[in-house]
Amino acid sequence: MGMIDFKIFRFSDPHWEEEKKALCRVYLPPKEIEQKVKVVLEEILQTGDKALSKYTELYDKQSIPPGSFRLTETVAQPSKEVVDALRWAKKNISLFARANRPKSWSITNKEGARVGELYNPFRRIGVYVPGGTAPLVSTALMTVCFAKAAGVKEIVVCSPPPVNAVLHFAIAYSGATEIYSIGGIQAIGALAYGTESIPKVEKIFGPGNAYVVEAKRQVVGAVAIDLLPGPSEVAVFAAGPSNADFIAADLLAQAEHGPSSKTLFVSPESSLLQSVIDAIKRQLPSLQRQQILKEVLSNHSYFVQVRSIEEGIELINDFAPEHLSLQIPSAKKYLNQFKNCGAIYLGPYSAIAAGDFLAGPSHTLPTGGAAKSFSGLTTSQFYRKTSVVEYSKKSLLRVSPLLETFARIESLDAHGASVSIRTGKK
Ligand code: HSO
Ligand code: ZN
Repeated sequence: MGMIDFKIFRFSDPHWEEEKKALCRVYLPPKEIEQKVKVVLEEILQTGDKALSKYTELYDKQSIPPGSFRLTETVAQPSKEVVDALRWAKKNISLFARANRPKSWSITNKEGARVGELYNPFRRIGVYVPGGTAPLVSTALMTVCFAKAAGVKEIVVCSPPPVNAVLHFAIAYSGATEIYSIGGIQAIGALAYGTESIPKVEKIFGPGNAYVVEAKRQVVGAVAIDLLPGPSEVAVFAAGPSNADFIAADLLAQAEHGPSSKTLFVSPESSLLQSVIDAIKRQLPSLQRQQILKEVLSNHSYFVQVRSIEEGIELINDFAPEHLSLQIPSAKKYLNQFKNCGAIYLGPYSAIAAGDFLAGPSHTLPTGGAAKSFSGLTTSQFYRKTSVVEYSKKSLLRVSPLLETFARIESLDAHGASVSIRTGKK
């Protein structure tokens, strides 16, 4: 082998501070993609189904006549082995999603009025399930089961054509109520604006490629979106007695998702850096997705030796990884210092693949540094919140002078009058 040039940074490097800064990402939409997406979305808005067929032919090389993107919700069962795996995952994910439901609440404020919030599930939502080189059946479960737990009635799932048979089954099995074989910008445009055959949704969920992510960003306003989950990434932070093979395997696992995946290994120990690199070299030849793995290892993988645990924590918070595997002594003690991670996997046996497939929390997580601003998918994102305010005459009387003061400050006398008309005070 020997042709992969592993990127190793150390605190003793002359340009250490700059190297650290370079690891800190900010999401910026790629200009060329931004423009392409804009054109397609505009055309979907203008010509609906016709544009969907045109761009499906162009991008997916599939000829699907306008108005015929819908697939049935009844599908042939795959093997028992597959159904058993899906059933186990669905149980775990639904359990997590139900425990994760928010509750409507109210309190009494200072003057004795009731104030609170009502949670209402969205009526109709859209979920994007990527197609591509791997049928991500777990993505269907990890989005749709959350919508179901929230009580969303209409769950529309789009996935690029041709939809793999097992994926089709998994989408239906998760609880989708409408399934369309439509991908990319076309799917997001259809869900956001609605067409003759695909009615508009209220919010769009789910991961996708750079075009899908950009399309979701551009339709905000017409609909809400969950977050912008892009190429998978992982950071592993290890110190003390560690299993380099486990660490290498987790790095390779996220790397295999695609050529833009990112991996970061952080440790205060130089020898551990070397053992992890050696373990990657040993494991790589027996894996299938060679080209993707080599590309990620050469271009988007970093091995970083930090001065201390504290410096490691700071670096990881700056990088804001989608997944963090935490394998340092007394990891729990440090847990809440990791503020900017989509998901944390504690200890050497928490294989990230377990969380990817079936542990419970959604694997739809913020990437590309977005973990600083966004959280991963939760059940609460499937609700709209409405605040509720209830005054009695008594509680209104208590604050009427204050309300009139506000009305005067803001020169809005009709506001003041709407209070005094009730309290009888001028
Ligand atoms: N690791 C991906 C999720 C996934 N993995 C689906 C396997 N299937 C999210 O970053
Ligand atoms: Zn994965």
